[in-house]
Amino acid sequence: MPLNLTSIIKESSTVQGDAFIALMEKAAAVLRGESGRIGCQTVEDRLVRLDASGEAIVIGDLHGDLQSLTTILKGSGFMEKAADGNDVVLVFLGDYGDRGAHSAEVYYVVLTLKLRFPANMVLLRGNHEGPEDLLASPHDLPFQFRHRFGTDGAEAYAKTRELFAYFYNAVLVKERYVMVHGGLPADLSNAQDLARAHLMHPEKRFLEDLLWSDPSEAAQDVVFSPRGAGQLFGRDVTEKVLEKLGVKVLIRGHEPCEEGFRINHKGRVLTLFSMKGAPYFNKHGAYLQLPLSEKIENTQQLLPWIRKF
Ligand SMILES: [Mn+2]
Repeated sequence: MPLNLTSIIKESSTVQGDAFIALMEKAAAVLRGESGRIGCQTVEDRLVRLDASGEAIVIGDLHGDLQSLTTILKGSGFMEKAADGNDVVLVFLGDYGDRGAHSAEVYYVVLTLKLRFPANMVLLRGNHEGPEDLLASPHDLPFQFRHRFGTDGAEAYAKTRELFAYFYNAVLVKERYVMVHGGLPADLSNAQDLARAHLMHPEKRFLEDLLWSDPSEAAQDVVFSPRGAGQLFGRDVTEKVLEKLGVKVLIRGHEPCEEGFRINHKGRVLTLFSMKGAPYFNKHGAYLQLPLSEKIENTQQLLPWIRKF
């Protein structure tokens, strides 16, 4: 397995179907086995609690954008930091594939890094990695894989799809942040609901809201979402749920932003979007380099740590 970033990225474009399938199988075994203490993480069902120390590099939706992933990995120095044993964790907010042209390559790079640095990586679940009954559309991953891997495409897709259930529902950093792909369920009571949302699906709508919902400035409580899944949630919901979780700010992805990021709900919500190009053509992508020990009250204080590209 190549160990430097340039060769991993190069290999992502040349890897054959059988090697890709083998990587997905190994990644599934690693993710399946995660529980309890792993480096600076404490894993509890599908919730990761991160220690409030060291640095988190937080990446928004990639949607098959290998170029943006490369820019972020180079710019943040993640691999050098992790290889040197620094206290660093790379958090993906979900939506790795679909839409963009290089979904297979993005999965290859992300999971190669996960195998190399298992304690330094957290992979959240996006609506494009949803459960069987609630998968985003268009879901062009199977077509991309067939095009890329030929007769191995169907199996490469099936193995990748198996990973979806192992991706995490949420990240919590005590007294500071909750990170999810989409939004906050209005009736969430505690961190255990984050950890077990997938087990209660579809009887309770926690998982659907975590993966699909969006903040709205106009909404009070929750209102119907034009996406057809999830809901639009108001500032009152954000404030109530953050309080219940004992944190200050929601960091999430899911919505394209012209500047790569957006602030909502009087600074209690930060949206990050890391993909550039078609079909959204946002001017910038963005990611976060977050010193986790710093205490914050509001996203305004995160501005110095946002990296636009
Ligand atoms: Mn999404």
